[in-house]
Formats: sequence, C-alpha cells, structure tokens
Amino acid sequence: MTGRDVMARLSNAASQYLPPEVARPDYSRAALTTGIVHLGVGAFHRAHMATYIDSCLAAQPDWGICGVSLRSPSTRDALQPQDGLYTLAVQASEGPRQRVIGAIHDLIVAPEEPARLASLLEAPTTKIVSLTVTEKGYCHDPASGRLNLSHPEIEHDLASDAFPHSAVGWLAYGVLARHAAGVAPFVILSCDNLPSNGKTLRTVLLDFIAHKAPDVLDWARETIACPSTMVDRIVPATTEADRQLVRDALGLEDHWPVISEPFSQFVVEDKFTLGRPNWERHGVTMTHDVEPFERMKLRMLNGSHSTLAYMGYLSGHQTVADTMEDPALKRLIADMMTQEIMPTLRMPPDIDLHAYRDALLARFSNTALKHRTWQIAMDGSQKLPQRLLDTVRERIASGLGFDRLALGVAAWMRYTTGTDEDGDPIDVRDPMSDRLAAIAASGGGNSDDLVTGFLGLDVVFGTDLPSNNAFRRSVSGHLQSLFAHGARATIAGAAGKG
Ligand code: CS2
Repeated sequence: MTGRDVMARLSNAASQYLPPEVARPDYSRAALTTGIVHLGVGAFHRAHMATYIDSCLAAQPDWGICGVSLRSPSTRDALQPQDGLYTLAVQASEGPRQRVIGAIHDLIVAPEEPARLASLLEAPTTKIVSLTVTEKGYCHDPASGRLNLSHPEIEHDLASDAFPHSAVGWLAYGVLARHAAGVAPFVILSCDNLPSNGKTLRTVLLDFIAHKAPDVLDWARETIACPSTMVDRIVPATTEADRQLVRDALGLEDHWPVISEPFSQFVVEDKFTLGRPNWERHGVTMTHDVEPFERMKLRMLNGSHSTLAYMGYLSGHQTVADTMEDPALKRLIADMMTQEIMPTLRMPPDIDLHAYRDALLARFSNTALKHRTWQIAMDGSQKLPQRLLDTVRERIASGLGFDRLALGVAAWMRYTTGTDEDGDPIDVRDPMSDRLAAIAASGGGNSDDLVTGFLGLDVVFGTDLPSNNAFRRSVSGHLQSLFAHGARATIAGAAGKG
C-alpha cells in the first residue's frame, strides 16, 4: 500500500481481506434476525454480552442484536459503515488477540428513530430487552433502590405521551404497548453492576408503571420477568493507540474497536419465559441464584476497584496497573479483601474466595490494559452503596472493624472535593456533581464538616450510616489524614491495622 492509498474499512464485504489469524463470525450475517434489543450499546456490552451472543448465532440466528443508543449517535455513526462489525482486541499476556464480532446487525439512535424503536419493542419476535446503561441510567436512589420521581427524564416520561427519554421509560413503553396488543412482555435483562440488578430494575420499572398506568400494575407484577445477572470483564475506554494496534493487526480500518482483558464471566438467572440463546454451551453460567456471585463481584472487584481508583488517583497514578505496582496500595487492597470483605460473603462450597482474590490482584496488575483511575472514579455517588457501604453495614452488624473500607469512602470524599494534592483541579464526573461541589465548597477543607455534608446525602448513605459514630469517626480520621499528610502517608498509616 502506498502512502496515498486509504486503508479499506472493516465491513461484510471487506471481511474477506482479514488475515487468517483474526477470528470472525462463523455464521451468515444475512440470516440474522433480531431477538434481542439492547439499550446502551457501549464498550462493555460489545466486549461482553455481544461476544457470548456471537458464539450462539451459528446455531440460533434468530438471536441477533439491535443495539440502541439512548442519546449519542457516535456508536451508530461508527458502526453503520462497518455493517455493525467491530473488533474485540483481547490483551492476553502472550500478546493481543483479535476477533471480529458480528452479533449487532442493526443499530438505532432512539431520539432519531423513536418510532422504529417503538415498533421493535412491540414486535413479538423481540424476546429479550437487555441493558447496560450504567448505575445512573436506572434513575433510582442508590441507597433505597426506588425510582427517583424527580429525575428530569422520569418527570418527562411520566408526564408526556411523547416517546420516552429514559431507559426505564422505554422499557415501560414496550411492556405497556405489548399488553395493549395482547403480546407477552419481553424478558428484561440488566447487565449493570447493581446489587440484585434484576430486582432493582423490576422495582424501578414497577414504580414507573404505578404512576404511568396504575390499572396495568397487577398484570405487570405478574408477568414481567427480570432475571438477575453477574457480569464481569474489564473493558477500559478505547484509545488511539488501541485503534492503531487493531488497524495493524487487521490491515483494515476499524473506527470502533473494543479492548478487554482475557477474563470474562457471565452468570445469569435462568428465568426466560420466551426462550433464550443456548448460553450454557458458550461459557455462561445459568443458575437459579445469582446473588452470591453478584455480591462477591461487586464487593471484591468493584469495591477494590473504586478504592484503588480514588487512592491511586490521589497518589498520582494514572492507571490501575500503576497503582498495583505501588506495594503499599497493593497490600491495602489485598488486606481489605481478605480481612474486611471476604468474611461478609457466603458462597457456594465450590467457590474458593482466596483464589478469586488472587485472580483479581493479577487482573488488576495487567499492564497491557491502560485502565484509567479517573475512568473508574466516575459516578461515585452511584457506585459507593453497593461497592463499599453494604459491606460496611454488614461489618457493623457483626461488630467487626471496617477501617480500610472507611478509607475508601474517605478517599472518594477527598477526590470529590475537586482539587488534587498538587492543588490542580480534578475533573469530577458524577450525576450529583452540583450537590457534591456545593458540599465541598461549604466544608471549607474542614474534614469533620465535609464528612457531615457528604453523609447528609441520604440517597447515598441512607439514614443508618450517618448516625453510626464509629463509621463517622473512622471516615473523618482518614479524611483528615488525607488532607494533612496525603494519600501515600495515609496508606502507610492504614497498613498493618488488623
Ligand atoms: C469499574 C467496572 O468503571 C468501573 O467502575 O469498576 O467497570 C469494572 O471494570 C467492571 O465491573 C469489571 O467487570
């Protein structure tokens, strides 16, 4: 190829030029039909659920995915010229491995084509509606798990007969339209990192229907199935360097590849009233009780991840792998898991929590993944309850200590004040950022006042934790140390505490 040639773009037609070592769909894409509508077609979905579906399609072509973006057209704009194809680049220790995924055969940007989305949700051929819309996409109060009726999108969707804006609004729209047409509701599959994610989703959806269509509530209660899932794969935001790597490996342009670690886990509650892909043949664990797995993952992986993100960022580390090269931080996380989190988990007998912990420490240390601490630090107000605070509650109920968990909470508060240890601004991204900034400003750098301000957020901390003096004291002590001595010295002080 000369410098003047433009590299061809990945597409159905260009697939014939893929080098033999790049895996690709083993089925005819033309034969696919939509069985799944997926809301929130971001990097995580494309590296996780879509790859499991991709493996099922040769035998079951009626489970193709229509990927829906609720806001931004960027995924559709990048993938449509590629016929929905994109590359998954797995960063294995022996080097990257590429696989072209073809499961997403249709794409919709909801605000641009609401009527097409509506008819797809109503179609009896749509059997599963799945979603990865992140914690804040549920428009709920994280501490209570109930629908936030004053969320602007929910207010709109409840008040207006126009097409909805929120994920919950769209789900309700589909379910109610099917009810009116005498079509059984689709099964709704949450693939977000929420506790009992199926139950949480069902609660907010029924809260919504109770206000929108109270006469249908009993029917909805009886017929809507929301299986819970545990989803796990580390998928950092794709960088320009990743795109270059994929370009070099494919010899084709891919504008929208995804990068992930080799590890992937999908545990799904087996409750599918309209049928489902044969997932168990392709590495998915189908079970009747997902909750122990969910709790293990949220507390061990995500609780550690958030703590690493805040403490790592404050210590000047850009990526999770960098934080793991800091022996004090690594030890803090290992001790937090072993001493404070593992004793709260009750797992089936074949699950070895020590091995799970060791695998997590190794996964976090993968230097091929540039997973930014700043990325994980986002949306802390939505993440803290299930990642750290529920564990604290159980420790308190059992009369046990929670010093490292409290340090994680204090690190979130320190981070959220919006200025780092060098006095530089931190770009704090959070749906509650206005309230968080107001608390930070009114605290004036006094850690007791700041703790009082933050603990006053009952949608995050509930009403129990703010009135627990031991918790307040512990968080306050750590926050004071973070201000006075910095993150590194604070970690050194926390090390070795039983
Ligand atoms: C991370 C998760 O960004 C975050 O908050 O903790 O996305 C994490 O990488 C996944 O849950 C891993 O399965």
